[in-house]
Amino acid sequence: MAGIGCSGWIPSPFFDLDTLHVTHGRPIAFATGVKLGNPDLEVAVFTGDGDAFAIGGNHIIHAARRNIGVKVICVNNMIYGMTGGEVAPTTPQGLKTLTTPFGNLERPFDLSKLVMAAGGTYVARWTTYHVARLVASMKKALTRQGFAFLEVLSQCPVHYGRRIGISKPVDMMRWFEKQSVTVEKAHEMSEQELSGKFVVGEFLDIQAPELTQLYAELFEAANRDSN
Ligand SMILES: Cc1ncc(C[n+]2csc(CCOP(=O)(O)OP(=O)(O)O)c2C)c(N)n1
Ligand SMILES: [Mg+2]
Repeated sequence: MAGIGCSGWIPSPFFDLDTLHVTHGRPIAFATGVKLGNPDLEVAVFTGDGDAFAIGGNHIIHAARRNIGVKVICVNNMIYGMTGGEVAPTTPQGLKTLTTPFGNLERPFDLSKLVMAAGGTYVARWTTYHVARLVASMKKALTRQGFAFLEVLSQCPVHYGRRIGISKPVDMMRWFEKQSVTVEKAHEMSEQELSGKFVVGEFLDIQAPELTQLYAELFEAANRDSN
């Protein structure tokens, strides 16, 4: 499942499985319907920071709250990439973008924190530099029962990199390497030391009843009572 954006192109041409490329901001709504309709399906969503947290912000918080067995991989490039580099709810304060030529005045969301506050049960963040750890977290996210949220800080050299003076994709990955601190290390750092850093790691991994499982139990009890 994917919405509209650069991130939306990940599953539909590249994966040899059933894919749906749906409207902007709505992949989690579609995924919720698909999973409720057929709980035996493994449902995963590739989405962007704008797709999931601007136009689609409502759907992600409720999917997290419901703990529905949908896995969300959010490609966070901190900008609207595909449409030309407009400001997103993840864009750092002060950054000049197409729609904030004098610098962004708004404070950005911390996506992983937001999903945890909404009731998420598995939440992790890595960058495209942390390939091995990202793959390990993806495996965990995809094989667990409940909702999973994986934030992947990703380079958009065209619209983000050039705004911070980095034009090569590989240099953006080096920048991710330099600016990242693990959540364990971050605990020992002050707010000032953490300014401008990316805190990465596995933030949360807890068990809670999964929604389609609860429905299955409800149907079973209702059938028992009516017999
Ligand atoms: C209903 C609707 N509104 C707006 C658009 C235009 N639009 C397409 S992608 C996009 C934002 C993409 O940003 P993001 O989700 O962060 O994806 P990225 O390209 O950065 O991966 C917008 C505003 C649209 N296609 N449909
Ligand atoms: Mg984006």
